[in-house]
Amino acid sequence: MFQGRRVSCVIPAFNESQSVGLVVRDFLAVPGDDGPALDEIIVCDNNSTDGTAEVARAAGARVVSETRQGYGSACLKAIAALSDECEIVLFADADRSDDPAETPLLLEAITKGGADLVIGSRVLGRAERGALTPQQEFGNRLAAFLIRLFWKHETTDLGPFRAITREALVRIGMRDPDYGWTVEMQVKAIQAGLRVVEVPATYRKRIGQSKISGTLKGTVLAGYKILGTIGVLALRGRP
Ligand SMILES: Nc1nc2c(ncn2[C@@H]2O[C@H](COP(=O)(O)OP(=O)(O)O)[C@@H](O)[C@H]2O)c(=O)[nH]1
Ligand SMILES: [Mg+2]
Repeated sequence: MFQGRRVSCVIPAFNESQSVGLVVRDFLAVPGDDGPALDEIIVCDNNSTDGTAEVARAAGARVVSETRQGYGSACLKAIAALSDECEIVLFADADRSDDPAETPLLLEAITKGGADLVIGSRVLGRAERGALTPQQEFGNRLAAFLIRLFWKHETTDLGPFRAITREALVRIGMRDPDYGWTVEMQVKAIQAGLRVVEVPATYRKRIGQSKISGTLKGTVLAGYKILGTIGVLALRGRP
């Protein structure tokens, strides 16, 4: 519980046994009102073959599985498994890139600032050297530019570390099964007239191998999908 609100954390994970235990333990240790800030951590495992699910469970997470591969598919499965009491959903990656110590900053933007969606921006914050690939930085900058252009909304990043009220999450109706997930959430929230803000976030070098930005295939598919998602939402959003 954080400032009177029940918070669930969603962590999609694919072959992250080296890091997911540490990530779950560090997030569970974030202090809240009279105990942990996070009431539950749901790790969604996508066909991992390295024991990710067992490691996450041993660290204290609830683990759900999704056979359809993809970041978005995993997030959708985890959302469907949220406890009834959950009021705020925090998203973070399983690779130790996001800093759990910054959780209160994100949550406060909702509990005190009245935001509906808060993105941890690695541009406003600090990314460790090598934590973001040049292609990722370029892609993020381009996506942020297009969001400013199409929706006149000040955006700097599509970072994975973010918090959203459950009400807003239900309202925007997320669908993207893979790489378009983060941008879909931001753009749909802006289109729905919700209060979308950014706070500075630190981005650390991941433990283990990247599945997306660290591979050529992942980079090309993610870039293509992110721009395509912006295009589709821009066209659909026209009167
Ligand atoms: N469940 C699930 N998680 C995924 C999948 N692909 C990536 N992830 C997770 O999403 C997060 C970001 O992936 P990562 O490989 O670090 O991509 P990068 O940060 O763009 O380099 C990590 O926690 C991954 O384990 C997937 O297909 N399914
Ligand atoms: Mg990563």
